Amino acid sequence: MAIREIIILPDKQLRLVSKPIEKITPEIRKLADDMFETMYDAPGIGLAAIQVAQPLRLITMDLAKKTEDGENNPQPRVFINPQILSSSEETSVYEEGCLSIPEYYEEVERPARVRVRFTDLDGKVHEEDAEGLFATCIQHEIDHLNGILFVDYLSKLKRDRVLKKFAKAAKRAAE
Ligand code: GNR
Ligand code: NI
Repeated sequence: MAIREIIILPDKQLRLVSKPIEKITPEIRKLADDMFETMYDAPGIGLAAIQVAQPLRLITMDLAKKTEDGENNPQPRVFINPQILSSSEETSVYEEGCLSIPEYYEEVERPARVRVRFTDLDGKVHEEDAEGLFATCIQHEIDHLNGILFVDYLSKLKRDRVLKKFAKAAKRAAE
C-alpha cells in the first residue's frame, strides 16, 4: 500500500467527469488499497479517486469513527460506479469539509436519504438506502465523480471567496 498525494483547489482535475470502471483489475484493487491508506492518513471519512488524480468512478469510505451505533453505519467499503436511484424530498444540513479544500467547512443542505446502486470489489451489484452522515458522504463523493465540489452549493459570495483564497495560495506557493 502507498499514500498518494491528494490534489487540492485550484487543480482543474477536480472538475473532470470520472470514467466508469469496466473491469476490476489488480490496478483497480491497488488503487482502492492506496485510497484507504491515503484517506486514513489524511484523515478523512471518504475519498473519490479523482482526489488522487485518477478520473475513475471509485470511492472509498469509512464512517466507523463518526457514526453512532444504530445509525446505518457501513464498514470500510468501496463503491464502484455508484448511482443515486432516488432521493428523499426531506433534506438535512451537515457541516461539510473536503480533503481537496483543506481547513474550510460550511453547512450544506442535501436530500436526507438516498437509494444507491453500486458495485463492490468482487463485482457484486448492491442497492442500499443511505441516511444520516452516510447519505451526506455518498452524495459528496458521487459529486466528486461528476466534477462537483461542496462549495458549488454555497452562495456565490462564499464560493468566490474560497476559490480566490486557494488560487492566491497556489500563486504564492509557485513564487
Ligand atoms: O473527510 C471528509 N469529511 C466529510 C464531512 C462532511 C461531509 C463530507 C465529508 S467527505 C470528507 C473527505 C472528502 O473530501 N471526500 O471527498
Ligand atoms: Ni471531498
